[in-house]
This record gives sequence, structure tokens and C-alpha cells, in this order.
Amino acid sequence: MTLQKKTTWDSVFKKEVFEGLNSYPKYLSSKFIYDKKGDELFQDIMAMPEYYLTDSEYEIFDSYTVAITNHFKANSEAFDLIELGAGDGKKTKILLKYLTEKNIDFCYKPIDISQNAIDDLTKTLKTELPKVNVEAEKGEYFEVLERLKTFDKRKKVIMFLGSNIGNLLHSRAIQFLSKLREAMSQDDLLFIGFDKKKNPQTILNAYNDPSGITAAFNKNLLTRINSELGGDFDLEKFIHWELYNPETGTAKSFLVANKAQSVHISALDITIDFSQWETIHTEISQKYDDKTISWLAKESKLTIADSFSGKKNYYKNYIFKCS
Ligand code: AVI
Repeated sequence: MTLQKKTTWDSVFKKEVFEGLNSYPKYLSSKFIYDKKGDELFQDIMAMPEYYLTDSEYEIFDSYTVAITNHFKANSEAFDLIELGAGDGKKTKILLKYLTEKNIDFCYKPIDISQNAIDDLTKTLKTELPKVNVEAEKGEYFEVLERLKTFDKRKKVIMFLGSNIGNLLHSRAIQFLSKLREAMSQDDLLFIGFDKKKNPQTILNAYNDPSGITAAFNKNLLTRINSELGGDFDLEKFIHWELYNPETGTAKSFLVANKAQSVHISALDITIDFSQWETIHTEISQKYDDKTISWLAKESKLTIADSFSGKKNYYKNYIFKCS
């Protein structure tokens, strides 16, 4: 392995790939999965029968539309509905439709790391719900938090759905929620989705589908390194592996080298050696119990205002307010 000492990088992608592949054990952040192909693969994941998360949250929105939006429009003030990591907005459209039908004054501000997702969402909203006032923005969660502070003219309802919080370790989740809390005024709300602990097999099946969609999604990290950083990863020499620990509630994704190999990445001017069965840790998808969610809220100086579960108790949406 050629370890080049470098302190300045012209992109976060380069910097983090360099650091992650030069560490032991190796890691790469799942946030880099999402380019056009990664977005499409995630859409395919959400449509898989094994990936219960999307349908579970959809069921909650559909069953509790009135109760949820009553929290949003309390005091009948106009508000900004800010969605972090909006994706295709499929579930949110249920709420947008209802709020528009009731002539509630609000502005929908979807924010996503992927420009493709933002463009597609804006386009579909124009045709499906033309009356909704949409102001979309592209950005990473932590960078967007700074901007959120400037949205202080009206009440804010911040949404963080799809168990996106589960892709953060607890310490990062508390840091993130605390920053959100700092950007919130007294009447603002945080509406957030958590995937619950359940039969471990159900969780493993959701991240280990037989059709190989999740494997392709995970390997998109390597595809991106190949196409954007001049890497020569052979995708056939890695297998997707998923682990779930029912005690901690953490699902972990890996790419495991099935052969010893060396990979050259020209934009980073490095060659990375893999021994056979060496791993790259790529993602965590945390599953929660009620106690852990209460702890996260308390640590972040937030209070639970309400919560909604579906029939199977697979998933739970919480409304947090400032403590
Ligand atoms: C986006 N995120 C909440 C998904 C999850 O469940 O962790 C990403 C994903 N990874 C594998 N399948 C789906």
C-alpha cells in the first residue's frame, strides 16, 4: 500500500475514500452511495417486498394524516415544512395533499444530498400537486443545519423520515438532533421516523434480498470510485454481507473481498491492498426501542410531543418539541 500524506483535498469524496481505505479495518461512508444510479437502486429497494420500512411509514401517514397535520398547523399559523433527505417524497405527498385540500398556508422545502432526487421531486410535485408552494434545496444534512437557522420568519416543522437517522451512530445522531434543536424556536416541531427492533430475521431479509438489489446498492460505492476517481475495483471480487445484532439493534453492511487483490485509484494516486476476506464496512442501519428513542431525545434536549405506530409495530414516527 502506498500511503501518501496529504492534508488538502478538492472534494470530500476524495478525502473520505482516502482515509477510509487507508484505515484498518477499512470503511467507506454510505452517504457516497447516492448518485443517479444509487438513487435508482434505493428506489428499487423501497419497492422490494422485504424492505418493510417504506410501507410501514406510508401506513402511519395514511392512517394518521389528520392527527399528524393537526400538530403541524396548531395555532393556525403559516409554517415552513422542511424535509431533510426528501428522496422521492412519496409518503410526504399524503400530508402535502391533505394540507393543500384544507387550504393550510405552508411552504414545502425539501432538502436532499442528491440533485437528481431534488429535480425529480420538484417535477412530479408540479404535475401532481401544483398548488403546493415548493422551494427545494440541495445539501448535506450537517451543512443544511447551518442554513436552517436562517429560516426564522415562520414556524418550522422539520421532517426527517425513512429512518434516515438510523444511518448515524448514536453519538452522531445526538450531535445531529442537538444541532436541529439549536435551530428550532419554541413552537417549532421535529417529525422523525424510527425503524423499530423486531424479529432479527425480518431485518436481515430487508438488507439481504435474494434479487441482489441491496448488494448492487452497496457496491455502487465501488462503482463510483471507479468512474469518478479512476479506480479499478472488480465488483465480482467483493460480496455484500449483512449482520444484525439484536442486542444493540445495529444492522451493519460490509463489502468482503473474496480474493486477495490490489486496487489502484488514480485520482488519489494510491494502490490499496486487500487480503482475502478483508472487509470494508459501508453502512449502519440502526433499529430502535422506545427507551433508546427517549434517551436520544433527552440527550438532545427534545421532548416527545406525540408518536404514531402502524399495526405491526415495525416502525414509529415521533413528534419532538423543544424541552
Ligand atoms: C436510507 N436508509 C435509511 C436506508 C436504510 O435502511 O438504512 C438505506 C438502505 N441500505 C440498505 N437498504 C436500504
